[in-house]
Amino acid sequence: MSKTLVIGASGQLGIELVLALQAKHGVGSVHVADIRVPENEQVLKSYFLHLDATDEETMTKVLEEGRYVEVYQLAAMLSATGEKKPLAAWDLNMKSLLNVLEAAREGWIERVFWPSSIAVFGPGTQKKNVPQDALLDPTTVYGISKQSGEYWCRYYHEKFGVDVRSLRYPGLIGHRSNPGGGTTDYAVEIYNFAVQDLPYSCFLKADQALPMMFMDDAVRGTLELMAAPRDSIRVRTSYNFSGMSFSPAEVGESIRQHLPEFALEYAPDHRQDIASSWPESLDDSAALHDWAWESRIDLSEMTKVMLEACRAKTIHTTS
Ligand code: AKB
Repeated sequence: MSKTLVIGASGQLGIELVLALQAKHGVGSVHVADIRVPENEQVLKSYFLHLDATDEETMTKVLEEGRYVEVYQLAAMLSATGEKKPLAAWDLNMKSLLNVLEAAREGWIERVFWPSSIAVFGPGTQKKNVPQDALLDPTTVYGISKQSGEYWCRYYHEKFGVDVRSLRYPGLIGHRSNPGGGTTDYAVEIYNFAVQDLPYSCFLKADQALPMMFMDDAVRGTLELMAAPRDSIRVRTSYNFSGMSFSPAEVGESIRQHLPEFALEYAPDHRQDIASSWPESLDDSAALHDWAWESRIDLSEMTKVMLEACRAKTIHTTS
C-alpha cells in the first residue's frame, strides 16, 4: 500500500493536496498532520496526527514508524505574517523542513515534496519572465527561509541522495480553502466579496501584477512533479512554476464581466512593499522540459469557476 503523509494539512494548499491524494491513492493511504485540526470533513476521513512539525523528537518518531513513500512538508508561515514574527517564521519554516530531510536521509521516506515560493526573488531579480537560474534576492524572512530551504534540499540530494522535489509557487487561488498570512491572499478574498455583492478594498495597488495560479493547476502540477521519474528531475533547488500573471485591476475587470456592479477600491498597506519586490512573471521552461509542466487555466476561466464555486458556498453557508 502506497502511504503518503501531508504535514500542514490544514493550510490552503494542504487541504487541496490531501483531497487530490485521497482521490489518487484512496483515503486510507493518506495520513494528514497539522498542529490545527483541519476544518474539512473529507480531509479528516484520513488518519489525523496532531503534530508540531518543529518538534524533532516527535517528528523523528512519526517518520521512522510511518515509513511513508511520500511526505509533503507544507507547514510554514507565509510572507506577511512572517514579517510580524520573523524569528518564529524562521524557526517553523526551517526546522520543519530539516526534520523531514533528516528522516529521508535515514532512509525512512522515499520522496519528499517541499514548497518554495516566488518570495525567493527580490529587487535585484528581473521583473518579467524570470529565468530558472535568476538571482535570488529575498527581502522577507519567508523569502530568506525559502531560499535557504532550496539550498538545503539540493544539499541533501547531492550529499545523501535524498529524492526531494520542490516548486516555486506563485500566489494560489482556490475556493475549497482559504489562504492565511500571504501577500497574494487578496486574489482569493476578492471573489468571496464579489459574490456577496460587497465592495472590496484591496491591500495592493491597482497595477501590481504578480505571478498567480489556479489551485487545480497547482495541485495537478505538484502531483505530476512527484510522479516524474527520479532521473528527469534536474533542478534540485526548486522549479519555477508559472500559471498566469495579473494585477488587482485586471482581476477586478474579469469579475465585472460577470458582475458589472462590482466595486473595487485600493488601500495599499505593508503588503504592497513585499509585492513590489516580487517579479511579475516567471519562465518555467525547465519544468516543461523536465516533467512536461503546462498550466491550463487562464484568468477568465478561473474567474468563471471561482465565482460559481464561491456563490455556491455562500448560498450553502447562509441557508
Ligand atoms: C505569500 O503571499 O506569502 C504566498 C507566496 C507567494 O508564497 N502566497
